[in-house]
Amino acid sequence: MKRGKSLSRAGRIGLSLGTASALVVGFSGLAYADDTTVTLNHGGHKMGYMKHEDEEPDSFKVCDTYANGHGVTGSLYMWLVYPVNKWRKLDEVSDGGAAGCGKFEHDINNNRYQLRIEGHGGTGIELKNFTE
Ligand SMILES: [Ca+2]
Ligand SMILES: [Ca+2]
Repeated sequence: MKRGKSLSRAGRIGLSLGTASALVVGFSGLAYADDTTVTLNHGGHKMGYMKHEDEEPDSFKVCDTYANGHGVTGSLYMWLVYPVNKWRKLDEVSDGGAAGCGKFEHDINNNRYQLRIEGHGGTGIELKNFTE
């Protein structure tokens, strides 16, 4: 009986610790959940999208979502103030009809960035700016 009591007290402590750490994880998850997606529509179809997944390291996924014989290319740009004051391409990846999506990793910092997705064969281009 005595033994049973002490076990249940240990169980309670374990439970409250678990709840506290779950809360902390929940809050930090909210604070850093900052994914950005840019979608390319053309001729009434969703041609593809590019998504920034805010994790360590940052990763970028480019997916062709429409079977039209043309792929898509997604690229990541950073605003470069000095010495040119313009967008500079950091990386890019293409995706076509094959299974899966294109993906690259590129760690980004406190700066202005832009996602660009362009449809091959003149099927449009779409941009989205974001700040990390
Ligand atoms: Ca396509
Ligand atoms: Ca694909």
